[in-house]
Amino acid sequence: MNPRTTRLILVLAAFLGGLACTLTVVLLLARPDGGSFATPTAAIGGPFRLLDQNGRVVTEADLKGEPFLVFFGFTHCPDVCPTTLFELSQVLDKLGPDAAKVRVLFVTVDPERDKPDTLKDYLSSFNPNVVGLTGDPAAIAAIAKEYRVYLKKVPLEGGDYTMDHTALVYLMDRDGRFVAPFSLKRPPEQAAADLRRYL
Ligand SMILES: [Cu+2]
Repeated sequence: MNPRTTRLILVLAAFLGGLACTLTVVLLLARPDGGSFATPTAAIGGPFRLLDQNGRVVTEADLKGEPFLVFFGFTHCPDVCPTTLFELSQVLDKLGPDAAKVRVLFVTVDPERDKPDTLKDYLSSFNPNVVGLTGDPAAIAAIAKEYRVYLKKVPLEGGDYTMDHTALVYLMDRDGRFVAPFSLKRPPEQAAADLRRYL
């Protein structure tokens, strides 16, 4: 096989792989009654009571009147979380002063290690409008359930562990209702323009 053909096959494989992921996400979000994941009334999201990186209590009531993005992850995550937070930061940068009107919530799936201080350290590398949220394991399990987030502790050699988790960014409207998964697979300007429509 010549290198050109090999490259073509690799590109095609990557594309199909991406497509498979998208389909899985869509299927996961499809409602049992056949409604679409884009239906604003889809039961994703709900009340919560957690602590931000400054140790302040944050509840869903604090988010009323502003659209917000929710992403679940953990500070020990090797790639997906930092990449996603970096891309979300780029979108917030593109929003300019409007970034203050959009909340990006980074909810930990690893409350055992991610205490407010840990989140604060970690988030100092990203846009300051990213809010880290943690809480006791029961509170985290409850919000994960509301957002239909899959999370699982996976032991590593040497007694350490990592977390498997859903890596979807949820776009929620001003009333706290789920709109759609928020795509970062586009230029940040474009994602920012999309977000601006919900302000
Ligand atoms: Cu992660």
